[in-house]
Amino acid sequence: MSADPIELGERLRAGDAGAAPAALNLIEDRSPEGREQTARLLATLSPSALGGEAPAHVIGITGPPGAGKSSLLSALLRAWRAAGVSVAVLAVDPSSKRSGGSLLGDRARIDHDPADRGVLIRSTAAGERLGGLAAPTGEAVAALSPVFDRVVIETVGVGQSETAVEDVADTTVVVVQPGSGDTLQFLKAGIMEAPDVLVVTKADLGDIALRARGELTGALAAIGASRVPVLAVSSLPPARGVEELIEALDHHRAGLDLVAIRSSARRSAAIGEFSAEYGERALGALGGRRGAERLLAEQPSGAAVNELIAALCQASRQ
Ligand SMILES: Nc1nc2c(ncn2[C@@H]2O[C@H](COP(=O)(O)OP(=O)(O)OP(=O)(O)O)[C@@H](O)[C@H]2O)c(=O)[nH]1
Ligand SMILES: [Mg+2]
Repeated sequence: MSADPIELGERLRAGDAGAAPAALNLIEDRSPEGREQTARLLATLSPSALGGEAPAHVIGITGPPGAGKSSLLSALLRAWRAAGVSVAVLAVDPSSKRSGGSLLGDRARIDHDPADRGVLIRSTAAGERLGGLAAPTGEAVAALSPVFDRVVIETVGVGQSETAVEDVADTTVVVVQPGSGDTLQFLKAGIMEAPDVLVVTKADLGDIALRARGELTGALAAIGASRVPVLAVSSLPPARGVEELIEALDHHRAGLDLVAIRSSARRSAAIGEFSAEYGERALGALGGRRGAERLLAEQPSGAAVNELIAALCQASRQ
């Protein structure tokens, strides 16, 4: 029996974390029926329906393989849970594929208490999806944001990550381990945009971590991004630097105009998905990206991504 999307939406709106796994299952079902049910679910959770932006702080944690993202999340989880903050983690792995329901190469080795209802950890793979990972990740974030205080997306990538996590997250954290020069080079060369927060992991390794921190601070200053905090964190117990990281995350979030950044992210996601689904020609018929942006500017700022896509479809049929 499949869950009723409207009822799921109501439970999520009421803050029932128990409804989250079923909602995520629905979102992962990319069949036409699943898509239709997901659209009904998400319509109940759009900012227009909620009466404002969902309260969760959506945080993207990205960085090279093995940089220490999951370990950092384990340490963050401990601190957040000790403060009574609820957390959902979406571990998105662009390289692994689902096989018979189980995940090959699960990268989310995140310590947590499985009995704790205030924590949800979900791994998603499916690198072969149309439009990449941005669409289902955005939908999952929309479903989880009314329920959890923090929604964190862990994803592997450096520079132009194919998951475009920054389009979904309020705050993007790039995680680097000491001695890995790639991120430094990408920043210097302007291949990579400055993140909102930069974390050097494995600070317990000592001098090499301090040197990495100094070099990254210098690289950020050189590209005019000296406001970006660069923190050194050791995630293995006894963890160090986690409180400072939480402060930096909260500080960044407090400075955001949420309605502005999220509605503009929803519009660009809608345009991206529309052109992935119907092709550049369909976008061209709307007057290209500019034309599509003008069309969407007439939509309510609280419209969900799928509602915006529907508006583009309707305009393209006229
Ligand atoms: N010394 C030390 N080792 C760490 C620290 N954080 C992570 N590690 C180690 O680094 C390795 C990779 O850590 P993960 O947290 O799995 O890294 P990840 O970025 O999530 O890896 P992928 O998801 O596979 O890309 C593990 O062997 C960790 O034990 C740290 O603060 N100090
Ligand atoms: Mg990991």
